Amino acid sequence: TKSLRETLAEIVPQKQAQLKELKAKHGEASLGEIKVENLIGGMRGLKVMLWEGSVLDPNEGIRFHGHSIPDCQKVLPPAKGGKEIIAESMLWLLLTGKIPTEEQTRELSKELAANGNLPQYIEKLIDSFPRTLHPMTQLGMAVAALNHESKFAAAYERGVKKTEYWTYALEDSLSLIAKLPALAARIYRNTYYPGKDIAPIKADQDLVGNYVDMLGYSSNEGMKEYLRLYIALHGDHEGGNVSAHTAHLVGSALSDPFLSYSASLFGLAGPLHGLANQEVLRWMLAMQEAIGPDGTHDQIKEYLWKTLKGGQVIPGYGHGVLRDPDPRFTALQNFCDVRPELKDSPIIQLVKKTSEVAPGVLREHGKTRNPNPNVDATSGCLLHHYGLTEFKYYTVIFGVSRALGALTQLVWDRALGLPIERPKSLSMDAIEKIVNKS
Ligand code: NMX
Ligand code: MLT
Repeated sequence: TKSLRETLAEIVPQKQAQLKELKAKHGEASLGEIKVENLIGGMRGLKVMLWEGSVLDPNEGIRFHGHSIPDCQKVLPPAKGGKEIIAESMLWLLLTGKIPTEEQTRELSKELAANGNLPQYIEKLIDSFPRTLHPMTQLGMAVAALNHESKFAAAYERGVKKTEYWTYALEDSLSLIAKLPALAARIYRNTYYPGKDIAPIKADQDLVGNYVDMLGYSSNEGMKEYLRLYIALHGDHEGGNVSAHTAHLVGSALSDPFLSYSASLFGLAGPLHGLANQEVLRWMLAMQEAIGPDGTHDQIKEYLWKTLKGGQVIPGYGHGVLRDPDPRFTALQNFCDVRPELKDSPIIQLVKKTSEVAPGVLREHGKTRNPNPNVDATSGCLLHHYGLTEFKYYTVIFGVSRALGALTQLVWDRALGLPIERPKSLSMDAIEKIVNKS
């Protein structure tokens, strides 16, 4: 069977030819008009980015190279002895558009495990951070510092040919994905369990299996399977979300994958994006405290209105693109339904009840375009159930995951020779001049 590098080397010329033909045949075709409301409305709805790994349908949700989440759950190889999708099989699919065999998946796991240890200066850097520094800040800084290792930056300095850029972007991306669990686990242990040993990486275990061991939850099989699913599902959500878009933008200046992904993490750290899972849990626990563990639908409704009347958003609800419930939310709810240990969990039951009431309240409130739950409505609550209760850490786990999609696209950006990103901006006076003329 073919290795990941051999598989990609075969696909790259095909994709390059596809792009060339697209440009030659349809370069002048229009994908829609730009309205003033798009420009002042966060570019919502504008089709202005090329992104290979996944496409988001407003109603159906995410498809990874055309595969829906339930499809992926059927065809992507799980871990040895596990049932859920793993990071390696999702990464293979994102990078190549193909479903890996079990052997290919295991080979990738082995490669990632072999490259998972951190250079000493990175360990020292993380150890020097104050424990009160937000874990996402720690992660972003450590990822940026890893650019000391960048093969892409070194190759650029040597003056390698443009056509070879993608091979170095791939090496850096695989190296970063391999090291993220050790980085993220060290931040967790330092921040919450200082001075305790961190488990070593096992050569024959999958990336997330090793991550969970290093976090200190090696005997928690439910948590291992949950994080495998979580990390695979959060891997990519097409290109326009803040984290993915940032990596692509920064990478377009030929900043190396470490710098590009570091920038991306600082966007993920915002409360309307990746920090929402931490916010949901904080909000859920406050609600649980206020209405008790067996709160009724009416009590939840009242609490939702209190939040909205206080001028706050309901965290975990709404979406920039999706207009129906997020299939990632559905997949996590299905996970809750089949795991016996989650059936009687008060926090999981509260998530479920809230998802039955909140859409009606948000519809009546009348502001949000999508009153349905997104993936964050439940993701942090599951972590809390499994004993990882330090909610400031939750976005770091998202950060380990989003690397799969954001770095995949960086490889394709370089393989396809995409240029530096430089959209045109306008001032309000300039817009007025244009619209008043027409
Ligand atoms: N609760 C209350 N109001 C909301 C909500 C919500 N959950 N979602 C949107 N709105 C409001 C929004 O603030 C805006 O109000 P205003 O006109 O006063 O500025 C109005 O509804 C229209 O917003 P939309 O066009 O529906 O949403 P937009 O695309 O601007 O923003 C989110 C999308 C996800 C930022 C927004 O729905 C939100 O703030 N949700 C809560 C935070 C959250 O769950 N974020 C996680 C996103 C998923 N992720 O994985 O990153
Ligand atoms: C994501 O996974 O990035 C979020 O759902 C936000 C988005 O897609 O805009």
